Amino acid sequence: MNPMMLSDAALAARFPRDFVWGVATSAFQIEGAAREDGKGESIWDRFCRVPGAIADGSNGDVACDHVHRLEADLDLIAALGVGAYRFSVSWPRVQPEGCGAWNEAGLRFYERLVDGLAARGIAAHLTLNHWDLPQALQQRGGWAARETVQHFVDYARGIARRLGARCASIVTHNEPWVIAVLGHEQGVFAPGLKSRRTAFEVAHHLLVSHGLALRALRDDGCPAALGIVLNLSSVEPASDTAADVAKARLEDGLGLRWYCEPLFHGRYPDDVAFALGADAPIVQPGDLAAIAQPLDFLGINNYTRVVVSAAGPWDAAAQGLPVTDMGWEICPDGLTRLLLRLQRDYAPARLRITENGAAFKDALLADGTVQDDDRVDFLRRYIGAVADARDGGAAVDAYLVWSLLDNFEWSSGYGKRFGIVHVDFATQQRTPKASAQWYRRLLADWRAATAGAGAR
Ligand code: IFM
Repeated sequence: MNPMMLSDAALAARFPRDFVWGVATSAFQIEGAAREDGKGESIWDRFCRVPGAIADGSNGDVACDHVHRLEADLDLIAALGVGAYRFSVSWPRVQPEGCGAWNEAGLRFYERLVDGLAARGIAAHLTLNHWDLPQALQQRGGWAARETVQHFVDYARGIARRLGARCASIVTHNEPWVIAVLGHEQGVFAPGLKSRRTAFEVAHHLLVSHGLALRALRDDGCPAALGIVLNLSSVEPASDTAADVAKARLEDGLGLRWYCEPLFHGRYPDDVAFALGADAPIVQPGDLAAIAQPLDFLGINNYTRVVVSAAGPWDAAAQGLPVTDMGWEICPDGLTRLLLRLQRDYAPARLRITENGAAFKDALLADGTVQDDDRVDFLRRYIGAVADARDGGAAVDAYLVWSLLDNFEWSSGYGKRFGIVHVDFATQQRTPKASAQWYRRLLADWRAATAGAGAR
Protein backbone atom coordinates (compact mmCIF):
# COMPACT_ATOMS: atom_id res chain seq x y z
CA MET A 1 0.00 0.00 0.00
CA ASN A 2 1.30 3.46 -0.83
CA PRO A 3 1.16 5.46 2.42
CA MET A 4 1.18 8.68 0.40
CA MET A 5 -2.38 7.75 -0.53
CA LEU A 6 -3.46 7.76 3.08
CA SER A 7 -4.26 10.64 5.37
CA ASP A 8 -2.22 10.67 8.57
CA ALA A 9 -5.35 9.66 10.48
CA ALA A 10 -5.76 6.62 8.25
CA LEU A 11 -2.07 5.78 8.66
CA ALA A 12 -2.38 6.00 12.44
CA ALA A 13 -5.45 3.78 12.40
CA ARG A 14 -3.40 0.95 10.90
CA PHE A 15 -1.76 0.43 14.30
CA PRO A 16 -3.42 -1.27 17.27
CA ARG A 17 -4.09 0.19 20.67
CA ASP A 18 -1.20 -1.67 22.32
CA PHE A 19 1.38 -0.51 19.75
CA VAL A 20 4.37 1.23 21.37
CA TRP A 21 5.45 4.61 19.99
CA GLY A 22 8.57 6.32 21.17
CA VAL A 23 11.78 8.21 20.64
CA ALA A 24 15.38 7.11 21.21
CA THR A 25 18.77 8.50 22.20
CA SER A 26 22.06 7.17 23.56
CA ALA A 27 24.21 8.29 26.46
CA PHE A 28 27.40 9.41 24.73
CA GLN A 29 25.49 11.27 22.03
CA ILE A 30 23.51 13.51 24.37
CA GLU A 31 24.66 13.42 27.99
CA GLY A 32 27.82 15.53 28.15
CA ALA A 33 29.12 15.89 31.75
CA ALA A 34 32.00 13.77 30.55
CA ARG A 35 34.19 14.24 33.60
CA GLU A 36 31.69 14.98 36.34
CA ASP A 37 30.43 13.20 39.42
CA GLY A 38 32.94 10.38 39.22
CA LYS A 39 32.30 9.30 35.64
CA GLY A 40 35.17 7.31 34.12
CA GLU A 41 36.63 7.77 30.65
CA SER A 42 35.04 5.85 27.77
CA ILE A 43 36.63 4.65 24.54
CA TRP A 44 34.69 7.38 22.72
CA ASP A 45 36.06 10.10 25.04
CA ARG A 46 39.50 8.83 24.07
CA PHE A 47 38.77 8.32 20.35
CA CYS A 48 37.47 11.89 19.95
CA ARG A 49 40.94 13.11 20.86
CA VAL A 50 42.57 11.31 17.93
CA PRO A 51 43.35 13.99 15.32
CA GLY A 52 41.07 13.56 12.30
CA ALA A 53 38.84 10.93 13.92
CA ILE A 54 35.78 13.21 14.12
CA ALA A 55 34.79 15.21 11.04
CA ASP A 56 34.38 18.53 12.86
CA GLY A 57 37.00 17.85 15.53
CA SER A 58 34.29 17.78 18.20
CA ASN A 59 33.68 15.47 21.13
CA GLY A 60 31.03 14.43 23.63
CA ASP A 61 32.19 16.61 26.53
CA VAL A 62 29.03 18.71 26.47
CA ALA A 63 26.93 17.19 23.66
CA CYS A 64 23.29 18.13 24.42
CA ASP A 65 24.14 18.79 28.07
CA HIS A 66 21.37 16.33 28.88
CA VAL A 67 22.73 15.43 32.32
CA HIS A 68 22.13 19.01 33.42
CA ARG A 69 18.84 19.39 31.57
CA LEU A 70 17.20 16.11 32.45
CA GLU A 71 13.87 17.42 33.71
CA ALA A 72 13.38 19.78 30.75
CA ASP A 73 14.27 17.01 28.30
CA LEU A 74 11.80 14.65 29.98
CA ASP A 75 9.15 17.35 29.58
CA LEU A 76 10.02 17.55 25.87
CA ILE A 77 9.52 13.80 25.52
CA ALA A 78 6.23 13.97 27.38
CA ALA A 79 5.01 16.80 25.13
CA LEU A 80 5.34 14.49 22.12
CA GLY A 81 2.72 12.16 23.59
CA VAL A 82 4.92 9.08 23.18
CA GLY A 83 4.59 6.06 25.45
CA ALA A 84 8.24 4.97 25.30
CA TYR A 85 11.72 6.41 25.63
CA ARG A 86 14.82 4.42 24.71
CA PHE A 87 18.07 5.59 26.30
CA SER A 88 21.37 3.98 27.17
CA VAL A 89 23.33 3.79 30.38
CA SER A 90 26.89 5.03 30.13
CA TRP A 91 28.85 2.12 31.59
CA PRO A 92 31.78 4.34 32.74
CA ARG A 93 29.35 6.74 34.43
CA VAL A 94 28.07 3.98 36.70
CA GLN A 95 31.19 1.79 36.91
CA PRO A 96 34.18 3.99 36.05
CA GLU A 97 36.68 1.14 35.64
CA GLY A 98 34.20 -1.24 33.98
CA CYS A 99 34.51 -3.63 36.91
CA GLY A 100 34.72 -3.33 40.67
CA ALA A 101 33.44 -0.19 42.35
CA TRP A 102 30.13 1.38 41.34
CA ASN A 103 29.62 5.14 41.12
CA GLU A 104 26.57 6.01 43.19
CA ALA A 105 26.18 9.47 41.61
CA GLY A 106 25.96 7.89 38.16
CA LEU A 107 23.43 5.31 39.29
CA ARG A 108 21.33 8.05 40.87
CA PHE A 109 21.24 9.94 37.57
CA TYR A 110 19.63 6.97 35.84
CA GLU A 111 17.25 6.49 38.76
CA ARG A 112 16.12 10.08 38.31
CA LEU A 113 15.72 9.36 34.61
CA VAL A 114 13.53 6.26 34.97
CA ASP A 115 11.56 7.78 37.84
CA GLY A 116 11.04 10.97 35.81
CA LEU A 117 9.73 8.89 32.92
CA ALA A 118 7.39 6.96 35.19
CA ALA A 119 6.06 10.20 36.66
CA ARG A 120 5.17 11.27 33.13
CA GLY A 121 3.59 7.93 32.18
CA ILE A 122 6.41 6.99 29.78
CA ALA A 123 7.91 3.50 29.71
CA ALA A 124 11.69 3.23 30.08
CA HIS A 125 13.56 1.15 27.49
CA LEU A 126 17.16 0.74 28.61
CA THR A 127 20.19 -0.15 26.48
CA LEU A 128 23.20 -1.42 28.41
CA ASN A 129 25.87 -0.93 25.76
CA HIS A 130 25.57 1.81 23.17
CA TRP A 131 29.31 1.73 22.37
CA ASP A 132 30.90 3.75 25.24
CA LEU A 133 32.98 0.98 26.79
CA PRO A 134 35.03 2.09 29.82
CA GLN A 135 38.53 2.97 28.61
CA ALA A 136 39.96 1.03 31.57
CA LEU A 137 38.59 -2.16 30.02
CA GLN A 138 39.98 -1.21 26.60
CA GLN A 139 43.39 -1.01 28.25
CA ARG A 140 42.93 -4.69 29.14
CA GLY A 141 41.96 -5.65 25.59
CA GLY A 142 38.39 -4.34 25.35
CA TRP A 143 35.84 -6.45 23.52
CA ALA A 144 38.66 -8.47 21.94
CA ALA A 145 39.48 -9.87 25.39
CA ARG A 146 37.36 -12.73 26.66
CA GLU A 147 37.41 -11.31 30.21
CA THR A 148 35.25 -8.39 29.05
CA VAL A 149 32.38 -10.88 28.60
CA GLN A 150 32.21 -11.52 32.34
CA HIS A 151 32.64 -7.83 33.18
CA PHE A 152 29.66 -7.05 30.97
CA VAL A 153 27.54 -9.73 32.62
CA ASP A 154 28.40 -8.29 36.05
CA TYR A 155 27.58 -4.77 34.84
CA ALA A 156 24.29 -5.95 33.31
CA ARG A 157 23.31 -7.70 36.52
CA GLY A 158 24.14 -4.65 38.64
CA ILE A 159 22.09 -2.32 36.45
CA ALA A 160 19.15 -4.71 36.22
CA ARG A 161 19.07 -5.17 40.00
CA ARG A 162 18.99 -1.43 40.49
CA LEU A 163 16.74 -0.36 37.59
CA GLY A 164 15.22 -3.45 35.99
CA ALA A 165 11.94 -3.33 37.88
CA ARG A 166 11.39 0.22 36.60
CA CYS A 167 12.12 -0.61 32.93
CA ALA A 168 9.76 -2.02 30.31
CA SER A 169 12.70 -3.49 28.42
CA ILE A 170 16.45 -3.94 28.60
CA VAL A 171 18.66 -4.61 25.63
CA THR A 172 22.22 -5.79 25.95
CA HIS A 173 24.01 -4.32 22.94
CA ASN A 174 23.22 -1.71 20.34
CA GLU A 175 24.39 -2.75 16.88
CA PRO A 176 27.19 -5.27 17.54
CA TRP A 177 28.11 -5.15 13.83
CA VAL A 178 29.01 -1.47 14.19
CA ILE A 179 31.16 -2.07 17.26
CA ALA A 180 32.95 -4.98 15.59
CA VAL A 181 33.35 -3.77 12.02
CA LEU A 182 33.46 0.03 12.21
CA GLY A 183 35.36 -0.02 15.50
CA HIS A 184 37.79 -2.91 14.99
CA GLU A 185 38.02 -3.68 11.26
CA GLN A 186 37.61 -0.32 9.52
CA GLY A 187 38.87 1.74 12.45
CA VAL A 188 36.49 4.63 11.83
CA PHE A 189 34.74 4.29 15.21
CA ALA A 190 36.22 3.77 18.68
CA PRO A 191 38.53 2.14 19.53
CA GLY A 192 39.88 2.71 16.01
CA LEU A 193 41.47 -0.70 15.35
CA LYS A 194 41.97 -2.21 11.89
CA SER A 195 41.97 -5.98 12.02
CA ARG A 196 39.32 -8.27 10.58
CA ARG A 197 40.47 -11.10 12.83
CA THR A 198 39.92 -8.89 15.90
CA ALA A 199 36.55 -7.65 14.61
CA PHE A 200 35.12 -11.16 14.47
CA GLU A 201 36.53 -12.04 17.88
CA VAL A 202 34.81 -8.88 19.17
CA ALA A 203 31.50 -9.78 17.50
CA HIS A 204 31.64 -13.21 19.09
CA HIS A 205 32.39 -11.82 22.54
CA LEU A 206 29.51 -9.35 22.20
CA LEU A 207 27.13 -12.17 21.32
CA VAL A 208 28.34 -14.46 24.13
CA SER A 209 28.12 -11.63 26.65
CA HIS A 210 24.60 -10.89 25.42
CA GLY A 211 23.50 -14.49 25.97
CA LEU A 212 25.16 -14.82 29.38
CA ALA A 213 23.69 -11.50 30.49
CA LEU A 214 20.19 -12.60 29.49
CA ARG A 215 20.68 -15.82 31.46
CA ALA A 216 21.90 -13.86 34.50
CA LEU A 217 19.02 -11.38 34.38
CA ARG A 218 16.44 -14.13 34.03
CA ASP A 219 18.03 -16.08 36.90
CA ASP A 220 17.65 -12.91 38.95
CA GLY A 221 13.97 -12.63 38.01
CA CYS A 222 14.37 -9.34 36.13
CA PRO A 223 10.83 -8.40 35.04
CA ALA A 224 11.82 -6.29 32.00
CA ALA A 225 11.44 -7.70 28.48
CA LEU A 226 14.92 -8.67 27.27
CA GLY A 227 16.47 -8.38 23.83
CA ILE A 228 19.28 -7.11 21.63
CA VAL A 229 19.35 -4.44 18.91
CA LEU A 230 20.82 -5.13 15.47
CA ASN A 231 21.38 -2.68 12.63
CA LEU A 232 19.80 -4.51 9.73
CA SER A 233 18.98 -3.68 6.14
CA SER A 234 17.51 -5.47 3.20
CA VAL A 235 20.56 -6.38 1.12
CA GLU A 236 19.88 -6.59 -2.59
CA PRO A 237 22.05 -7.32 -5.65
CA ALA A 238 22.44 -4.47 -8.13
CA SER A 239 21.55 -6.89 -10.93
CA ASP A 240 20.70 -10.55 -11.32
CA THR A 241 24.17 -11.48 -12.57
CA ALA A 242 25.72 -14.39 -10.67
CA ALA A 243 28.53 -12.13 -9.42
CA ASP A 244 26.18 -9.50 -7.95
CA VAL A 245 23.90 -12.13 -6.42
CA ALA A 246 26.82 -13.98 -4.80
CA LYS A 247 28.32 -10.79 -3.40
CA ALA A 248 24.95 -9.66 -2.02
CA ARG A 249 24.49 -13.07 -0.38
CA LEU A 250 27.86 -12.71 1.36
CA GLU A 251 27.11 -9.13 2.47
CA ASP A 252 23.82 -10.28 3.91
CA GLY A 253 25.70 -13.11 5.61
CA LEU A 254 28.22 -10.74 7.18
CA GLY A 255 25.65 -8.17 8.28
CA LEU A 256 22.50 -10.09 9.14
CA ARG A 257 22.92 -13.87 9.19
CA TRP A 258 26.18 -13.72 11.20
CA TYR A 259 24.09 -12.29 14.07
CA CYS A 260 20.62 -13.75 13.54
CA GLU A 261 21.71 -17.35 12.94
CA PRO A 262 23.49 -17.74 16.30
CA LEU A 263 20.86 -15.71 18.15
CA PHE A 264 17.90 -17.68 16.81
CA HIS A 265 19.37 -21.00 15.64
CA GLY A 266 22.51 -21.42 17.77
CA ARG A 267 24.94 -21.67 14.83
CA TYR A 268 27.12 -19.45 12.66
CA PRO A 269 26.35 -19.61 8.91
CA ASP A 270 28.78 -22.04 7.23
CA ASP A 271 29.19 -20.02 4.04
CA VAL A 272 30.25 -16.91 5.95
CA ALA A 273 32.58 -18.86 8.26
CA PHE A 274 34.14 -20.38 5.14
CA ALA A 275 34.61 -16.94 3.58
CA LEU A 276 36.21 -15.67 6.79
CA GLY A 277 38.73 -18.51 6.92
CA ALA A 278 41.36 -17.75 9.55
CA ASP A 279 39.46 -14.60 10.60
CA ALA A 280 36.57 -16.67 12.01
CA PRO A 281 36.36 -16.41 15.81
CA ILE A 282 37.36 -18.99 18.41
CA VAL A 283 34.14 -20.60 19.62
CA GLN A 284 34.40 -22.29 23.00
CA PRO A 285 32.17 -25.22 24.00
CA GLY A 286 28.83 -23.86 25.20
CA ASP A 287 29.19 -20.47 23.48
CA LEU A 288 26.56 -21.07 20.82
CA ALA A 289 24.04 -22.42 23.33
CA ALA A 290 24.71 -19.36 25.50
CA ILE A 291 24.12 -16.95 22.61
CA ALA A 292 20.83 -18.56 21.60
CA GLN A 293 18.83 -17.46 24.64
CA PRO A 294 15.17 -16.88 23.87
CA LEU A 295 14.64 -13.23 22.98
CA ASP A 296 11.54 -11.45 24.23
CA PHE A 297 12.04 -9.22 21.20
CA LEU A 298 14.54 -8.38 18.50
CA GLY A 299 15.26 -4.66 18.16
CA ILE A 300 15.95 -3.43 14.64
CA ASN A 301 17.64 -0.19 13.69
CA ASN A 302 16.90 0.52 10.05
CA TYR A 303 17.74 3.55 7.94
CA THR A 304 18.24 2.38 4.36
CA ARG A 305 18.65 -0.62 2.12
CA VAL A 306 22.00 -1.92 0.91
CA VAL A 307 22.57 -2.57 -2.78
CA VAL A 308 25.59 -4.67 -3.70
CA SER A 309 27.48 -4.67 -6.97
CA ALA A 310 30.43 -6.93 -7.74
CA ALA A 311 31.87 -4.01 -9.75
CA GLY A 312 32.48 -1.90 -6.62
CA PRO A 313 30.70 0.44 -4.23
CA TRP A 314 27.13 1.29 -5.21
CA ASP A 315 26.10 4.90 -4.71
CA ALA A 316 22.38 5.63 -4.46
CA ALA A 317 22.79 9.37 -5.13
CA ALA A 318 24.80 8.66 -8.28
CA GLN A 319 21.92 6.44 -9.41
CA GLY A 320 19.58 9.39 -9.02
CA LEU A 321 17.81 7.88 -6.03
CA PRO A 322 16.65 9.99 -3.06
CA VAL A 323 19.12 10.08 -0.17
CA THR A 324 19.37 11.68 3.27
CA ASP A 325 22.16 13.97 4.45
CA MET A 326 24.15 10.82 5.33
CA GLY A 327 23.96 9.77 1.68
CA TRP A 328 21.75 6.84 2.67
CA GLU A 329 19.04 5.87 0.20
CA ILE A 330 15.46 6.53 1.32
CA CYS A 331 13.81 3.16 0.71
CA PRO A 332 10.82 2.38 2.95
CA ASP A 333 9.97 -0.76 0.94
CA GLY A 334 13.33 -2.14 2.00
CA LEU A 335 12.17 -2.05 5.61
CA THR A 336 8.99 -3.93 4.75
CA ARG A 337 11.01 -6.61 2.93
CA LEU A 338 13.45 -6.85 5.84
CA LEU A 339 10.72 -7.31 8.44
CA LEU A 340 8.88 -9.94 6.43
CA ARG A 341 12.09 -11.84 5.81
CA LEU A 342 13.05 -11.79 9.53
CA GLN A 343 9.61 -13.06 10.45
CA ARG A 344 9.85 -15.83 7.86
CA ASP A 345 13.43 -16.96 8.63
CA TYR A 346 13.61 -16.48 12.40
CA ALA A 347 10.04 -16.31 13.71
CA PRO A 348 10.91 -13.81 16.48
CA ALA A 349 8.40 -13.46 19.31
CA ARG A 350 8.33 -9.72 18.65
CA LEU A 351 10.13 -7.29 16.38
CA ARG A 352 10.69 -3.70 17.45
CA ILE A 353 11.88 -0.78 15.39
CA THR A 354 14.25 0.58 18.01
CA GLU A 355 15.62 3.25 15.63
CA ASN A 356 14.44 4.79 12.39
CA GLY A 357 14.92 8.34 11.22
CA ALA A 358 17.00 10.56 9.01
CA ALA A 359 19.58 13.34 8.97
CA PHE A 360 18.70 16.38 6.88
CA LYS A 361 20.15 19.88 6.62
CA ASP A 362 17.68 21.52 8.96
CA ALA A 363 17.72 25.24 9.46
CA LEU A 364 16.27 27.26 12.31
CA LEU A 365 14.26 29.94 10.50
CA ALA A 366 13.95 33.58 11.51
CA ASP A 367 10.45 32.87 12.83
CA GLY A 368 11.92 30.30 15.23
CA THR A 369 10.64 27.20 13.43
CA VAL A 370 12.34 24.29 11.68
CA GLN A 371 10.36 23.18 8.64
CA ASP A 372 11.81 19.71 8.12
CA ASP A 373 9.24 18.52 5.61
CA ASP A 374 11.70 16.00 4.19
CA ARG A 375 11.86 14.28 7.61
CA VAL A 376 8.07 14.31 7.94
CA ASP A 377 7.83 12.64 4.56
CA PHE A 378 10.53 10.13 5.55
CA LEU A 379 8.81 9.19 8.81
CA ARG A 380 5.38 8.97 7.22
CA ARG A 381 6.63 6.61 4.54
CA TYR A 382 8.69 4.41 6.88
CA ILE A 383 5.83 4.14 9.36
CA GLY A 384 3.65 3.12 6.42
CA ALA A 385 6.26 0.49 5.58
CA VAL A 386 6.01 -0.89 9.12
CA ALA A 387 2.22 -1.07 8.77
CA ASP A 388 2.66 -2.96 5.49
CA ALA A 389 4.97 -5.46 7.19
CA ARG A 390 2.47 -5.93 10.02
CA ASP A 391 -0.29 -6.54 7.49
CA GLY A 392 1.98 -9.15 5.92
CA GLY A 393 2.40 -10.96 9.23
CA ALA A 394 5.52 -9.40 10.81
CA ALA A 395 5.10 -9.23 14.61
CA VAL A 396 6.21 -5.60 14.96
CA ASP A 397 4.92 -4.07 18.19
CA ALA A 398 6.97 -0.87 18.55
CA TYR A 399 8.41 2.02 16.56
CA LEU A 400 10.91 4.51 18.01
CA VAL A 401 12.17 7.54 16.13
CA TRP A 402 15.89 8.21 16.03
CA SER A 403 16.32 10.68 17.50
CA LEU A 404 14.68 12.87 20.10
CA LEU A 405 17.42 15.49 19.80
CA ASP A 406 20.05 16.57 17.29
CA ASN A 407 23.16 15.09 18.84
CA PHE A 408 26.75 13.90 18.47
CA GLU A 409 26.65 11.71 15.36
CA TRP A 410 29.86 9.78 16.12
CA SER A 411 32.64 10.32 13.57
CA SER A 412 30.40 12.82 11.73
CA GLY A 413 30.37 15.10 14.79
CA TYR A 414 27.51 17.57 15.19
CA GLY A 415 27.01 18.29 11.48
CA LYS A 416 24.44 15.54 10.88
CA ARG A 417 21.12 16.34 12.49
CA PHE A 418 18.81 13.39 13.21
CA GLY A 419 16.61 15.02 15.86
CA ILE A 420 12.93 15.79 15.68
CA VAL A 421 13.90 18.47 18.19
CA HIS A 422 16.49 20.98 16.96
CA VAL A 423 19.41 21.75 19.28
CA ASP A 424 21.35 24.99 19.04
CA PHE A 425 24.67 23.72 20.35
CA ALA A 426 25.88 27.25 21.21
CA THR A 427 22.96 27.96 23.53
CA GLN A 428 21.54 24.46 24.11
CA GLN A 429 18.15 25.79 23.15
CA ARG A 430 15.72 23.07 22.05
CA THR A 431 13.17 23.74 19.29
CA PRO A 432 10.71 21.02 18.31
CA LYS A 433 10.81 20.75 14.51
CA ALA A 434 7.78 20.37 12.24
CA SER A 435 8.47 16.61 12.41
CA ALA A 436 7.98 16.64 16.19
CA GLN A 437 4.62 18.39 15.76
CA TRP A 438 3.70 15.92 13.03
CA TYR A 439 4.64 12.91 15.20
CA ARG A 440 2.61 14.33 18.11
CA ARG A 441 -0.43 14.74 15.85
CA LEU A 442 -0.03 11.23 14.41
CA LEU A 443 -0.06 9.78 17.91
CA ALA A 444 -3.10 11.88 18.82
CA ASP A 445 -4.83 10.50 15.71
CA TRP A 446 -3.80 6.98 16.71
CA ARG A 447 -5.18 7.46 20.23
CA ALA A 448 -8.45 8.76 18.80
CA ALA A 449 -8.67 5.91 16.27
CA THR A 450 -8.02 3.20 18.84
CA ALA A 451 -9.89 4.68 21.81
CA GLY A 452 -11.99 1.99 23.39
CA ALA A 453 -10.55 -0.64 21.07
CA GLY A 454 -8.81 -3.71 22.46
CA ALA A 455 -5.48 -4.95 21.13
CA ARG A 456 -5.62 -6.17 17.54
O1 IFM B 1 23.30 7.83 15.72
C1 IFM B 1 23.30 6.48 15.38
C2 IFM B 1 22.98 5.63 16.59
O2 IFM B 1 23.86 5.85 17.64
C3 IFM B 1 23.03 4.16 16.24
N1 IFM B 1 22.26 3.88 15.07
C4 IFM B 1 22.42 4.72 13.92
C5 IFM B 1 22.30 6.18 14.31
C6 IFM B 1 22.46 7.08 13.07
O3 IFM B 1 23.71 6.87 12.48
